Amino acid sequence: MVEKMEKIWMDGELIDWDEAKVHILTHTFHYGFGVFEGIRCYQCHDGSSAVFRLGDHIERLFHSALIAGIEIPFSEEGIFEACKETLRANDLAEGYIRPIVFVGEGVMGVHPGDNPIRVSIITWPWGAYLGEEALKKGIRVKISSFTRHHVNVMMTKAKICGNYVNSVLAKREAVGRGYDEAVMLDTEGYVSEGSGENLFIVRKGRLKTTPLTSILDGITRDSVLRIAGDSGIETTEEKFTRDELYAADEAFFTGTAAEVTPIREVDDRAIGDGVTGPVTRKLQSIFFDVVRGRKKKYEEWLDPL
Ligand code: PPE
Repeated sequence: MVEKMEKIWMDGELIDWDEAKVHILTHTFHYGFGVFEGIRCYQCHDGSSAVFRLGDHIERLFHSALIAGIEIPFSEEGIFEACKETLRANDLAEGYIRPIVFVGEGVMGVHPGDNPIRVSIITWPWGAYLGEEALKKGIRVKISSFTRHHVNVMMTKAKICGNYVNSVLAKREAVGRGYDEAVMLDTEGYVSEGSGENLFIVRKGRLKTTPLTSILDGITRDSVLRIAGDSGIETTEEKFTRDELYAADEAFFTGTAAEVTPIREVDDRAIGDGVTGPVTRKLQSIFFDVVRGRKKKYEEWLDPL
């Protein structure tokens, strides 16, 4: 359950949590045509709070809107500041930020016409996405029977609300069969991403991740690639198959919500020794140091609250 906070930002102002309601004719509710972001704010080692790569998330929100052809009625700076304002209004030292741009009521039908474009920002405390245990011991995943979007069926670089029906189908299937998360293959059969995460494998100390062609350009993915490169770990962005994933020494997911989550099993096959591997552990540990302000080198990624 999402823990109730004091305030939600809606269309330019902070309103009471319980007042943040929309009409049943809200266009996005019917057709999924809207865009959103997921951002985390961390409490740093010195007690201060900082939002991780806020500018990059806001830029991606505007790119998603551009791709969808939605004009956001606020500036990037306005939404950037509003995210921080909402965290402050809720006294949240650490939490998740969910800006969502949606089409309000007016006409129905798949042409939204001149229906108003609305923006809301919700913040709440969100611990480990897949559980604390998952961060330590890793998770069990299943190759989904649902294929990830084709690049010309959905716009895969945009966080469009409706894109996530595919994720919900895959996730429910995986969880329903006793796994923690789904891995989806692309329309050519190569590994693409999780329902809400990017995927990495490690083989002989080298890091490999899916190229950006048909996946979300994950900000955590980008951070891990940079951290790995700076740590002397060789990285490649290259297509790989499910059998290469089965035979990897290590595998892990990255995402704002999922952070760096080790994968210990795929389709009932242990990955490596079935425990969090050394490369994953190292990258995960640096990542958590970075987001909590313990690495000066990556300070530019932190936006003080
Ligand atoms: N792929 C998908 C499909 C995706 O949704 C996410 C984020 C990522 C990759 C990783 O991107 P990034 O967060 O920039 O590293 N998924 C968001 C939504 C999760 C949810 O269940 O809601 C998130 O992690 O916030």
